[in-house]
This record gives sequence, C-alpha cells and structure tokens, in this order.
Amino acid sequence: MFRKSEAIGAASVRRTLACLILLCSIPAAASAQGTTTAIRLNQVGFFPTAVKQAVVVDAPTNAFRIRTPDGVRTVYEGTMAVARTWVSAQENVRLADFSALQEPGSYVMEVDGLGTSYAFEIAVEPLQRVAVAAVKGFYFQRASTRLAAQYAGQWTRAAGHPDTSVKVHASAASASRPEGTVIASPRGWYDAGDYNKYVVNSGITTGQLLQLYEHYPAYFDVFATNIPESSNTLPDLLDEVLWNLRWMMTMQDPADGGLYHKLTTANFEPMVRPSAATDQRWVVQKSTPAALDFAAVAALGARVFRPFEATVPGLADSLLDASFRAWNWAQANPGDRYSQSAMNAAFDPDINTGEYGDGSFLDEFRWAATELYLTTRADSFLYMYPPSVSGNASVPGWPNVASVATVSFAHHRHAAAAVLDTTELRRHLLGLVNQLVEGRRNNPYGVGIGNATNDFYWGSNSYVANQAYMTLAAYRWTRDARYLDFAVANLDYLLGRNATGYSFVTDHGDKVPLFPHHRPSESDGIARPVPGLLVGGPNAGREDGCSYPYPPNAPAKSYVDSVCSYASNEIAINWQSSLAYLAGAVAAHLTPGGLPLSTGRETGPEGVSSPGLEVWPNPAGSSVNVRVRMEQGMQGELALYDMLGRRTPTGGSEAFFGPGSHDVALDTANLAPGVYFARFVSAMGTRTVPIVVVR
Ligand code: 9MR
Repeated sequence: MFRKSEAIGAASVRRTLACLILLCSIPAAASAQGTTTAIRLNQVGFFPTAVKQAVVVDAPTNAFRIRTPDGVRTVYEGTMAVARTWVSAQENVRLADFSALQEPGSYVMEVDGLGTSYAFEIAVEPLQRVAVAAVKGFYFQRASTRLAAQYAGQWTRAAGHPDTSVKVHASAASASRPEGTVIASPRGWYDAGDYNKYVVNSGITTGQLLQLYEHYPAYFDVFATNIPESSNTLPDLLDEVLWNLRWMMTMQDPADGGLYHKLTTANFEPMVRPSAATDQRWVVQKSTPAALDFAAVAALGARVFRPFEATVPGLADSLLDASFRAWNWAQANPGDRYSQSAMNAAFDPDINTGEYGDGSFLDEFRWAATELYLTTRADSFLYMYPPSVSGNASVPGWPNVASVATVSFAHHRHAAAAVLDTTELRRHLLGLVNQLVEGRRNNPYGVGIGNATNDFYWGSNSYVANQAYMTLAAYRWTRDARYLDFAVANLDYLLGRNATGYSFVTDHGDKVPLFPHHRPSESDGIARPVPGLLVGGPNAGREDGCSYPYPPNAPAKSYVDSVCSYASNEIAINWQSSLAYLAGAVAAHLTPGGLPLSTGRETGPEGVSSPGLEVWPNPAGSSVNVRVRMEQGMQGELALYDMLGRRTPTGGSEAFFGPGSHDVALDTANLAPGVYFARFVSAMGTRTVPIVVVR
C-alpha cells in the first residue's frame, strides 16, 4: 500500500528536482542576466522553415537577440512588435519574431534588462520526441496489464484492474444480463487521473487517433513508440488504438447492440497504484451517445484496419458489424441520456465518478452516420441524418463531435461529393478556421486561445489543440500556409508560449508539471511524473477549490501545478489525443520527407485502383444483378449483409473474383423484404451498395 510518508517523500524529491530543472538548467556562466520566466516560448524546439515566435512580458526595450547558450555566438538580432495588453492574462506583452533564423542549433533568447529564456532547439526533427511521447502516453494509460521496464522505463508497474469480473449495475440490467451478472471487459485506457473507463470520452479520443493514421499513413507506418506490439506488422499507433478498441467492443451488450455508458467503481479510488486499487467495478446504464460514439469509431476503425486484414483477420468485419448493431440500438433508443443523479435516485449502489453526461445527440448521430457512410458508401445513413454544412464548423470536444465528422468528410471529399455540396462543406470548414486565423492575428500572444475570456475552461489545452486539428484539415485541403502556421503557434502555446510559462506536456520542456493529478504518477514514488502527458491547463472555473494557491485571478493564468488541482492539472485521454494529433500532424508536415499526403488506402469510387460495384434493379424483387470490376492482379470477394451486419447467404451466388468486369445474379427470393448491403472487398478497398428487397 502507498503510505502518506512516501507521498511526502516523493513530493519533496520532485520539488528539489523542480529547483534543479528551473534554476540550474542554464549554467550561471551562460548569462550575466540569468534565466527569466518573462520570455515565453516553445521550450522544446522549432522547425527551420516554420514560423518562430516568443512573447516577452513587460519588456524594458524593443530589442532582442538569439544566441548560443554559452553566450559565444549571437545568431540573430531583432525588434519586437509594439506592446499590447492581453486581457485574459492581465499582462503587457510584445511578440518577438525570429522566423528568419533557420540555422539548426541550440539557442536562448535574450532581452537586455530582463534576462535569457530557457534553451530551445532549431532542428530538422525538433518535435518528433513530443509526437512519440504523446502517443506513448496512451501506453502508460493502459488498464489490465503490467508495464514492463523494457517499454516503460522507470515507470514500470504491476498489472491492475484486470476487469475480468465486472458486475452489471442495476441500471444496466437486462433479460440476458440481470443485475449482478459478471462480465469481462478488460483492456482500454484509464480515462484520466482516475482509473475508470468511459465510452463517450473514448469516442472522440479513439476517433482522433484513427483519423491521425488515416490522414498521415506514410508517416505513421514508420512511427515507433517502443510498445510490446512494436515487432508486429501493424503500425504502433494502430496497435495502441487496438488496446482501447478491443475494450470498447466488450462494452457492447451482445444481446441488443447497446453500449454501457462506462465501466467504473462506485467512487473514485484513492491515490494508489493500479494494482492496489481493487474496488468492485460496474458497467452502468446504456446511453445513446455511448452507442453512437462507438458506432462512429467502429465504422472508422473498420475502414482503417481493412488493409491489415492479414494481420488482424476479421477485425474490420467485426468492427463494422458491431457498428451496425450499435447504430441500430441508437435508432431504437434515440433519447437515452446518462444522468447520474437520475440514475442514483433509482438504483443502488450510487455511482459518483465522472459523468460525461451529454444531453444533445444530434452531433453524435451525424458523426456515426458519416463514418458509416464513408466506410460502406451506403447513403441511407445520411438520409436519416443529413450532414450539417450550414453556418461555420465548431471546435470539437467530447460532447461536441460534429466537427470530427466534418474532418472525415473533408478528408474523403471526393466520396462526400456524392452526397453533399462540397463547396458548402469547404465554406463551412473555412468559415471557422478563417475566424481562428483572424483571432490569432489579433491575439497578443499570437495564439488561438484567449480572445474571449471564457476560452479558459476545464481542459482548455485541448481546445487549443483542437482548434489546430480544424486548421490542419483546412491546410490539407487548401495548402494555405496560414493554417499550418496556426497549428505550429498553438503547439508553441502548449509547449511554453502561454501566460503560465509552463510547457504543459510532462517531461518535455524546462518548466513542466511535476505534480499532475494522476494516480499512477502520484503513487509511484518516482520524482518525475509519467512522461508525455498533456495536463488540462488554465481553467477560470477552478472547480477543485484547491487550497494550494492559484495565481492571481486571470483566466489565462488559472493553472496550478498541484496534485489537488484536478480542474487544471489532471491529464485525460481526450486531451492527449488532441495533442497526439497536433504534434503528429505538424511533425508529418514539416519533417523533411515526412509529408504523407497520399491517401492510397482510401476506400471508394475515386482513384483508378478502387474496385467498382453496381447493382440493378434496385429496389429488387426475387433476384438482383451485380457487376464488380477489378484491376489487374487483384482479387475481391462479394457478399451480402443485412441491416445488422450479418452475412446473408444468397444461394451460393456470392463469390471471389479476379481482375476484370464480372456480372452475377444474386438470388433474393428467400430474403425477407428490407434493406441489405452488397459488399465487395478487395486489397484496394471496399465498396458497399444498399439493396432494397421488395415483394
Ligand atoms: O473533461 C471533463 C470536463 O469537460 C468536465 O467539465 C468535467 C466535470 O464534469 O469532467 C471532465 O472529465 C473528467 C471525468 O468526468 C472523469 N475523469 C477525469 C476527467 C478529466 O478531468
């Protein structure tokens, strides 16, 4: 068991380390003026050709210079922009731009009368380490497994939360699984600083990581994070995603396709090792957003994993089947909100952990419909929930996934053209990102957050990263450099160019969180917290009521590096996925030779190598004609599925086909009237066409 005395011991070691890191990282000889925290910049590094900016608070002069940390060489001298007040931080600041400096090296910025900044790098691959650590952060969040030293270094730990005897809570009881039924629901990532696992928050998290792979496959095919699966033939990013996806699949009730909202203890467990946290775990009430987020992720996963059929046989089909079943459950149960207070009023035991209680589901319906359409090309999903391209897109978050769908449509815009006006889609996306770019231009820190004081809410760092997630979608579409600059600037914010002066990613920077609200870090007796984790960031709400003093009351400074501050200093997987996306995408774009914009794995009608599938007549009677077309040297399989994703035999007429064009007649005489899907799967992609059978 973890003891209080150990906690104090660990904390004091960390404080000593903080002193060492903060005050001693730049040798005294480096500067007569000493290190100042009034110069705020990305403490990790800059790409040679990218925009490079720093913020100087209360600068006594206009001039700044960049020099080597030993003071020997000055490599750049510049003049800062005019001073401006950042209301969100109650600060008077000037922007210093040194984008013209491209020479790789290690440097500091110096301002006379103020001092020198922390050291930073200009390098060819300055952020690769952060990108890897951001994805590796998910490995450290894995439930139900031991973390071996070979992969986890000093953060090795024993397995905890096997989740092989999870009980069905009264709120989730069903005929086939009455209250108290024991089920297995292992794996998954711990949500945050707590040890529970929540389907809704897993939705956007897993979705963004799958998109990261889908958008930058060439970069992530060779991206290595040193995890137990690194030696297999799946990209490490997808191996990591699978750890959670397999858990999510266990949260689906096999009887009806609905998803339990979360897997949780009744109360938050104490700050102990995972292996020492042994309270009974429950699956609770099914909810509509849980079903829909899962339907979206599983459909997206089916698309992304399809090319890896040989490594994970059947996975893509299982995911698509599971997605259909969750989608159908949500059609039948379109308004099941998770309200913890209502549930606790009706059932025992009371559950007092995180709620993720979203009350509006239209965005989840649309996201699920979008991913199901993009994977199957069956536009019936979109007839039910037409894509929304009116007004401007929004920055997504766990309760608002509308823009996750927008990003998928923007990526598959050729396929989207069959079902929506892509000029409108583009206007919808650019409407938002142009506003963001304009906001950044007017922002004294040159970043996307803080023009409105209510920008600083719980998890505001993910708002910063998700703004960039949207501008990156626009950049891939338009190649307008302002959108990539925006993403770089927001990443700079997370790595130090912000009003707190912290790099918000543990272990990456000079002034970093040492006391995140994170049970594994707090209970391990190790001075440094688990590396690569993004903390929530400034939060004017200060809901934790921490007695540890927050800085003076400015929204942009409402952050405290204290374990007590779960409202500003916790970590969470949905914030982590936004960082992984941002750091990974920026690195993919700016690393020489790392620009992986080909979407060769995209399924669908566009591109010469996609398979063809036509069906007539439709609606069909007792038989239906199907034409499949394949390129030279390929083979594909045709099969029919029902609305529940079950393979439906049609009297032996389904078959494998080689190259060329083939016509077959499927016998539908024995099928019940309804909607079916003809699906043609080949190495180059999948085509699915809905068939309506009438009598
Ligand atoms: O990220 C969530 C934030 O948007 C909410 O305002 C907050 C309070 O409901 O909860 C946050 O999520 C927490 C979850 O409920 C439990 N695990 C830790 C999450 C991060 O703090």
